[in-house]
Amino acid sequence: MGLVDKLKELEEELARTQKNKATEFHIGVLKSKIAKIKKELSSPKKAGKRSTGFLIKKAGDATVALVGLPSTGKSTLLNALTGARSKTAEYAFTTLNCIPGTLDYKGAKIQILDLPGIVEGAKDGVGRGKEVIAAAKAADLILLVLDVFQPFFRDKLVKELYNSGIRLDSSPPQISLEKRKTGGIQITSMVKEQGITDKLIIAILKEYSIFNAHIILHQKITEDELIDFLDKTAVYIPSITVINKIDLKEPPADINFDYIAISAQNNVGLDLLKEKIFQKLNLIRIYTRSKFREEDDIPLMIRKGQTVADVCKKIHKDLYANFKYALVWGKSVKFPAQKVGLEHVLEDGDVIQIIKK
Ligand SMILES: Nc1nc2c(ncn2[C@@H]2O[C@H](COP(=O)(O)OP(=O)(O)OP(=O)(O)O)[C@@H](O)[C@H]2O)c(=O)[nH]1
Ligand SMILES: [Mg+2]
Repeated sequence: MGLVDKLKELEEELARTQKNKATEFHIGVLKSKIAKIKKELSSPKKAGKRSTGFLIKKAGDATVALVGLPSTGKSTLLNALTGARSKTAEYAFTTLNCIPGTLDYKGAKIQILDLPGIVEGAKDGVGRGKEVIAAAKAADLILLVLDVFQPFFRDKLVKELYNSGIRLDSSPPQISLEKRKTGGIQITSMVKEQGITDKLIIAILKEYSIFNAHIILHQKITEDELIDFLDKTAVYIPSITVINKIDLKEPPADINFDYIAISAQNNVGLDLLKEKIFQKLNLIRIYTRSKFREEDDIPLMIRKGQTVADVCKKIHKDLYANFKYALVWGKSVKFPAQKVGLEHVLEDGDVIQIIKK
């Protein structure tokens, strides 16, 4: 039996199996077998013909992908946010390619990608689903674009992305693993409730050919999280949900998720959306200063939590190689012109002068 058939068989079995105490173990093992085959099938070597995807160059300080059903207004939104001219029309699948635009906001250049609409089954290649998902995977933020007539499609969208390895608004599971030569599997749980049984952990590790290791769980975990940790193919991306076309109808009152209500066509809610995009991307502004000039007016944008080393690399790789120390003014230091090293974490609005060897 080929891998594709095997995958289908396992997925069918998983769908058939009711989850309860008695089947928990079996489900965990099935899931790890499925994850393994998926990984094998998606590795370029094995795939035979590889999908070329869209030809998009990452540009700017961060990239945002618009994901949603056809005709929800993604292209209209791109045009409104960036002044791009992606074709819009009332029929589905107007956009067949990836159209980029740039949003200039508070000194940041944010690349926004308008993508073809995705429908259920996108991950299996329905529409240009696979390429859309590949583009979304590379983004720093995903905008889920719903329209006011189908806001509850959100669940399906999130599920479709999940099944393609995109974890929205969560962080990688806190697990560490140290492989050993002998001694079997040792499990240390740092939390009261482990989430899954030792037996299942050992069985899943076995699927990944790990027979001797010390695994430390820093949080309560599910079998999916353990598989993600071992599989290493999942990506963790923050998201914002927008409900578009509020000029036509009020969003239903029973919506149970956070969203921003907009009308892309009438420019309603877009200022708030821009601000949210900026905040979610965690971009901060750094001003550089040299011996010859006062600080530049045009800030350099980095992500919150990044360091002097990241700034150096962003300016020029030589600067990083020849770094001696830096002087920093602003929120991240105790006094002006404080001398710092490469690991120093910067804050929004800091001014930095880099001294070379
Ligand atoms: N009333 C109203 N119509 C809108 C709004 N935004 C978009 N539309 C209309 O909805 C239709 C679809 O818009 P598009 O921007 O092409 O939608 P899309 O999501 O890019 O569609 P695909 O490319 O097919 O996936 C067009 O007729 C737009 O004019 C809005 O805020 N209000
Ligand atoms: Mg479109």
